[in-house]
Amino acid sequence: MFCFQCQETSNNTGCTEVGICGKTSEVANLQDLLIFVLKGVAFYADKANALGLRDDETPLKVARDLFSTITNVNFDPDFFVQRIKEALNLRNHVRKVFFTAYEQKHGHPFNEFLPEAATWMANTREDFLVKAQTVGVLATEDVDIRSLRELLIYGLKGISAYIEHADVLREQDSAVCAFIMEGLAATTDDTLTADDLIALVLKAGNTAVKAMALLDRANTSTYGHPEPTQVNIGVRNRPGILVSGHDLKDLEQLLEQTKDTGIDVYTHGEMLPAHSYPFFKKYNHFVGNYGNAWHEQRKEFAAFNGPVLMTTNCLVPPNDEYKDRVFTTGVVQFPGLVHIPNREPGKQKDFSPLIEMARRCDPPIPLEEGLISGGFAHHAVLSIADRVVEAVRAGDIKRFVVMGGCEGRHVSRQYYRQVAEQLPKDTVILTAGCAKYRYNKLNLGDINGIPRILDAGQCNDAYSLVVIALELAKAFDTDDINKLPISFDIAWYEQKAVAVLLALLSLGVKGIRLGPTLPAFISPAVLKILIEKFGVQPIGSPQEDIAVMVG
Ligand code: FSO
Ligand code: SF4
Repeated sequence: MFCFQCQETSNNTGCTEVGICGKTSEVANLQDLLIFVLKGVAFYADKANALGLRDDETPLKVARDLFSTITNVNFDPDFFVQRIKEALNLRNHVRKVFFTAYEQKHGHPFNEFLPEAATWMANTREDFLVKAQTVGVLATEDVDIRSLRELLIYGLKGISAYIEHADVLREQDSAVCAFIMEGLAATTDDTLTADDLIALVLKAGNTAVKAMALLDRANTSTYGHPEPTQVNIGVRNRPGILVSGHDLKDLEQLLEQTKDTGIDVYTHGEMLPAHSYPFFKKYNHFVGNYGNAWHEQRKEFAAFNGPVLMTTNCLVPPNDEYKDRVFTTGVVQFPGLVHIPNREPGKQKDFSPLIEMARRCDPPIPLEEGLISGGFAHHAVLSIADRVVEAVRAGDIKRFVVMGGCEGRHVSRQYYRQVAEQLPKDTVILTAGCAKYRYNKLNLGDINGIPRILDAGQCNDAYSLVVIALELAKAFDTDDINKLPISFDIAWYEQKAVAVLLALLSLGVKGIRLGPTLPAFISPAVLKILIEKFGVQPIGSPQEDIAVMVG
């Protein structure tokens, strides 16, 4: 195996025997082969698209599979064997459709070069495992081309996760779907230069903005606009079910099915922002948020005492203490855990196994008590835009620091808490994603009634931060975000954060600080481009960085 897609990759170089995340080499190899076959699907789908055969269904299937290869989503080798078989069938189907349409249009069969991903075929797990050894990241020998191809693929994985969430809420965008095919197909084209790939990486950023806007529309049209909300972090004396991940539809159906059962529902990690949607406030048994970001789940899930539902990443391989209480659903799977199957058309997912288990469980052990605030997505912030602009004009707010992104295990991530603590009192932190858990329980006060930490929501709600920045730009009569008093100090971990980073670059944001380490998949030459073109820089010490940001 060789995997270097996340921030915690071994020695910041690559995981080669087993993932730091717990992914086995068998799973890593099968994921490589699945991506290889998906490139073959994309090769034909992209060409079919160019012939005017519009098809969103194929890209959505590919997106679901790409999502399953994101860090901490799916650890089950059997799942990937099955997905490879289905992806091969899908590729053969799309090939047939394309070949037929091509011949009809041109009067002769398609006879151009076919990459191996478009032709390779096998049927057995044994053959899959042999082939998998040859099609991973290292199959691209040129380090810069490899770096750009992987940067593009990781951006596409993040975009895929967002459009899968939107699709669950019945929102799709054909342009985003088409680009997933174009981008993936481009990674099979050996004639593309580094400049060609950089252009595609920026197009991926532009597409990530569209994907996040799509998901924002899906979420807010279904559940209303998030509103400023105080979320309870204590517990009640009744059994509970803990929901983690990012899928709001799963949460909705679980809340419906647990109504009047005497069971409480708590959020964990990235599900915290659900409390700010008006739709979810009607459930009296939707009690609060339990615990912190994903990497603390071993101790927190053990203490929770009740069943836990993982709707998406980040799943940490569970230990025996609580393993029998963790349920997966959607693209998440782990060998030995009970998986709640997908919804059948017109029906809800069936969460009764969790409900039955919860009835026999003790209430959660309290971890802390109090309230944390959230719900400052674009609608809520723009509704107080006048006050914000006024505070900036009066000099009461000197700077905004965007500190969104992901949390992780590295000790060096204490940097983000220290920055939050040490930023001058006339600064406001804008955040989204699980990175906020490093500092969202600090009492940083407010500026003229505007909280000093404005939490827009999940990682995908980084879109809100973009909308807020663009609106501020309008208020200050500029079309350049870089002229605003905003600094970007982003924490990354997995591939959705890569999509968010590319989105910011495509919007022309300069000088982003990225940490706690720079991605291992960025080669020195690609890093040089990111520095020269965009001023991307590694984090330094909290003191130095604050001095530069607010100086
Ligand atoms: Fe966190 Fe995990 Fe939302 Fe990521 S839970 S780290 S960017 O998967 O998804 O922020
Ligand atoms: Fe290693 Fe991250 Fe890949 Fe897991 S996802 S194998 S930790 S690089």
